[in-house]
This record gives sequence, C-alpha cells and structure tokens, in this order.
Amino acid sequence: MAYFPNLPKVSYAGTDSKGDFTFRYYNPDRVVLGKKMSEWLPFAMAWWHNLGAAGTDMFGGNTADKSFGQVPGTMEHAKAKVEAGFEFMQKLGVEYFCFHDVDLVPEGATVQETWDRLDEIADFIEEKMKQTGLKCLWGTANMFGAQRYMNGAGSSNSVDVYCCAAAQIKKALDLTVRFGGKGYVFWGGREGYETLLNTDVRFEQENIASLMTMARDYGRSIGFTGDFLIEPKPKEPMKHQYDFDAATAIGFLRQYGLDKDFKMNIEANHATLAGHTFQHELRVSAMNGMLGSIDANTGDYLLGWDTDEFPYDIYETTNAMLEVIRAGGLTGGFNFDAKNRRPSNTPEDMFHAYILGMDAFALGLLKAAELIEDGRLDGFRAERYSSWNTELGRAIREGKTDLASLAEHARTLEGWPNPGSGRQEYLQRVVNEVLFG
Ligand code: XUL
Ligand code: CO
Repeated sequence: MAYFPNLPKVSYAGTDSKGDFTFRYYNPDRVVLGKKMSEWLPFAMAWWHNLGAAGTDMFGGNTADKSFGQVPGTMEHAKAKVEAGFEFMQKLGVEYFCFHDVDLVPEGATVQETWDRLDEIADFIEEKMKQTGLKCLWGTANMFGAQRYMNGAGSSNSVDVYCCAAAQIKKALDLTVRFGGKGYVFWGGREGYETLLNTDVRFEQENIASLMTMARDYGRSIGFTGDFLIEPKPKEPMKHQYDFDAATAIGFLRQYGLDKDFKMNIEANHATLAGHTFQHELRVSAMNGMLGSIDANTGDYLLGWDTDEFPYDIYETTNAMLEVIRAGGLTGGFNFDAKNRRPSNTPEDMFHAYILGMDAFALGLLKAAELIEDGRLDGFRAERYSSWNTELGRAIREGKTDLASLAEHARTLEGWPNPGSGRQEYLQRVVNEVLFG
C-alpha cells in the first residue's frame, strides 16, 4: 500500500528545473571538496515531527491527518507509521531516521508492556531496513512527556522516576544498537528547574552525570561504538535547562569525565534561544573536538520559543556549512528536527518541507565550499593574526614568556600599537558576492 500515492520520487533536476517536486541543488553524487554531497549531508527524518506532529498547538487541535489509515494509539497505527516513514524517506532520498522510544509505539501501562511493544515494532523496522537499505542516525528516550517526568528524569526528586528513566535509556540503547544507529542523544527536556526555591542544583547535576555514566557503560557493554550526544537547549520546557548551550554542556562533560564518549548534537533553534547564532554553537563544539551531529531546523527571530521550522535562510546554512567543512564533516548527520507550519497540512507540504531543507543545506554546502576556495575570508583571517608569527608571538604561544618580560616589551614600544581594521563590511561583501554573484 502507498501512503503518498500522488507524490513522486524526488530527484535532482538542476537549477533550471521548474518542477515542484525536484531538487535544484541537492545532487547526492556531486563531489564537493573531495566528498560526495550525500557524504557531507547525511540527512535524517525525525520520526516525531514527520510521522507524529499533526499541527496541534496551545490554541487548537490537529490540522493535518497523520493517522495513515489507522486508529492512533494502536500497534496497527505504529506499523502504518513505519511503512509511511520508509516510503517517505525512499521518495525523498533521505537515508536515515531518528526516533524516541515512544515515537515508535504507544506507551503501555508498565515498563514491561512498553518493552514488548518496542520489540514487536523493532522486528518490523529491522525488516524494512533490510529491504530498503535505510539506516538509523540516532535514537533517544522521551523522558520529558509523561507525567512522571514533570520534575525531571535524571534530575528527578524521586528515585523511582530516576529508575524509570534508566529503564527507558536501556531499552532505547538496545534498539539503537539493533538498528546500527550512529549516535544516542540526551536532550534534557525537563532536566532543569522552574524555581531555585525547591531545587538542589548540585545534587541534580551529579545524578544526571551518574545516569549518563551508567548509560555510557551499558552502551559500550552491548557493543555501541557510536557517539553519545548532548543536545543543548537553554529553556523550554523548563525555565532553566542545565544543558544551556554547548559551552555549558562541554564543561559539564569534562567535570564528570564523560568528554571522551560524548559530543554535541547542535540544534539551530536551540542556539538562537540561548542568544547565540547556530554558527557559534557549531564553532564552540568543533574547536573542542565535539561536533557530532546537527538538528537541522531554524527558529523565528521574533518569537522566544522553539518553533522548529525547516531551514530556509541561505546565509545561515552557508555559515553552518563553513563550520562543518572546516571540522572535516560530522560523525553524525543532519536530522530535520522540524515540522510543517500548522496551516501547511497536506502530504504535499511534507514533501515541500524536506525539499526546502535539503536544498537549503545543499546550497549552503556549495556556497561554503566556494567561500573556502575563494580564499579571501581565510586569507584575511590569517593576515589579521599575522603579528603572532613573530619570535615574540611564538614564545607567548609556547608558554615561554612571563608577564614582566611582556610588560617590558610594551614599555619600550613607541606610542600605542594599532591592531588594524577588522574589515567586517568588506568580508560581508565577499560573502554576498559569492552568494549572489
Ligand atoms: C526538543 C528537541 C527534541 C530532541 C530529541 O526541543 O529538539 O526533539 O531533538 O529529544
Ligand atoms: Co532537537
């Protein structure tokens, strides 16, 4: 049975194409800086948004039909979602999927009942993976939706809730390993606080670190060789979330000795909620050797919450791809943690959204590669620091100086030094020139 019978297989047709269901930039076999586009851009479908989200918001119910011909909340519906998802990925040429445990099946009344359902759906998914060659990018456990997690999961005040979180992580890791997933994500949806009046921050953070350590040890013991990933987000749903941004999460991982096994999964909309650019979060992760994966979406700069829109802004994707190329690529991939706008409620809109996102990143990749080949950005950056390519500069970098000798150097300068122009407007012109000719 076809779930998207009126929608074609989408392929590359070039920039002259007038077809609505074609890629203009995403050409998987095209080689860019020595690697195929499909290798630079391992795209993934987010099970929850694409197969689950039906347009509900705070003010109204569903606008889209994601029943796929079955009654939501049943195993038949869970299976229909698998079939629809695999058809969707095949038609779009999306090679990977990402999932939370409860995206796959409705949660049962007990841990065991949920596990049984997960085992049943996992058999079905594994079969589909074999038939199609499609793969799993990462798995995770939803430890934020259920009532029991209202005070957090790893940060919960209840030791029983903490153990329920452990149970979900264990099972989600089992599934991730079964599916050959490249990563396992921790997004700390309720790991934070609403008020410090009732919260022991240090106690909660130590407990989260222990849970992650046990997850790491369990994962490695069952043969998981991929990356554990933290997905930073500063707020929403909690007033304050502990994994505020990449710098905070990296500090936490180092404090608790988890930095060898964990990397970052950077989401564009989370970066802007933290008051950073997407590029900033990628840079901070990459310079610490922890750029693992990306949740590819974008926010709305006029709104203060996570709107999870499909990537559209070519400046943003170009700047992001500059960081990705300089880091040598991702160990993970690009998961479209994005949903159609509420009024974009047709199956066609689901296709338009992925075509938009995939083409936006493909064009960003092409433009970032052009900027690198053009050389003016990198050239100016090197020139800007050229005073360090001196005996004195090298001695400082190698830790061979002391404060007094530098002070003596400064004391004998003639007048005050001039560090030179930052040439921001010139560099922005260069970017525009490469983007628009
Ligand atoms: C929420 C979010 C999650 C994570 C996975 O803001 O991004 O969907 O990606 O739990
Ligand atoms: Co995300």
